[in-house]
Amino acid sequence: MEDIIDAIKEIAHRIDEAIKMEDLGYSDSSNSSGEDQLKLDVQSDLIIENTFAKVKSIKNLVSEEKEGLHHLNDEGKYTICYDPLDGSSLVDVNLSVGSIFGIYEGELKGENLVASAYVVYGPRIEMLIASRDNKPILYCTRRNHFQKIGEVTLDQKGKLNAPGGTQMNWEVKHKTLIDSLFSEGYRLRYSGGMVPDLHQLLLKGGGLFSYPATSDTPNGKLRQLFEVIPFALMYEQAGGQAIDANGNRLMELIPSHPHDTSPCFFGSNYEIEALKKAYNITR
Ligand code: AHM
Ligand code: MG
Repeated sequence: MEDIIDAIKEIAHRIDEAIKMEDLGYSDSSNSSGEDQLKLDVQSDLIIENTFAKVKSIKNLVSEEKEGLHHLNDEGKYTICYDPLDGSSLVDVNLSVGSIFGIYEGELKGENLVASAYVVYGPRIEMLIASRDNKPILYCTRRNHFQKIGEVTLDQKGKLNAPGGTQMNWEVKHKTLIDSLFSEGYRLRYSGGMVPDLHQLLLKGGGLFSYPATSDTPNGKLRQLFEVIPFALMYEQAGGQAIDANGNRLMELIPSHPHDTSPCFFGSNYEIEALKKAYNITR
């Protein structure tokens, strides 16, 4: 796994440089979800593919920006599912974006995720790595090198509320939950970038990040393999919870297609219990 972590560190520096130096315009292509791709989406994808191609322990790659599987090594053990530049529509307004990596062993489903990592490209580069045996570890960059800062733990109850999706398309029970958290004193923290939004909650003790089912996106927007399951591991290992609208752990998701999405809720224990009540989930 060390070889993969070293590759992610290299990728982080190269994508950060591309964000700062390269053209921010659109490419001529769209991704497999039909979204127009920025030149930076395409370039970040290429940086990741080229860097992981040197790592012998990786069997396959699956990218949010491409259809299908990219085979690397027959003798490799892991398949890495990644979102090269999550939140890239925020690049032109100079807000933080990120890369997300899910490291799977065997079939691509939640229970086979062995580790996950994400990188935040903000004023500095930061990275979190989670595995099934440890709390997530935070790394920050000083003078262009990653330094291990320490373990990340969520409090039982947070102060922040990050509600995703178009509000006029929310279900009534979801609006009731979000309003009740605000009336308890929760503060709105939502940039529209999943990586910085979930990162803020993790580093500031907790709260609730939600991307619910809506009337325009009944299965939510966020992708299971590249976004939802990797962050579910982070939140569970930090002492929080990550569930869907029926109370199932997101770590138990079994995608039937690599680009499947799911409604998702990440938070500390108090807010997830509040969600279960609002959604009438009895277990
Ligand atoms: P992307 O992978 O195309 O960038 O989309 C994912 C992003 C997430 O970072 C973010 O949480 C979500 O889309 C925001 O969506 P919305 O603008 O609907 O709230
Ligand atoms: Mg994304």
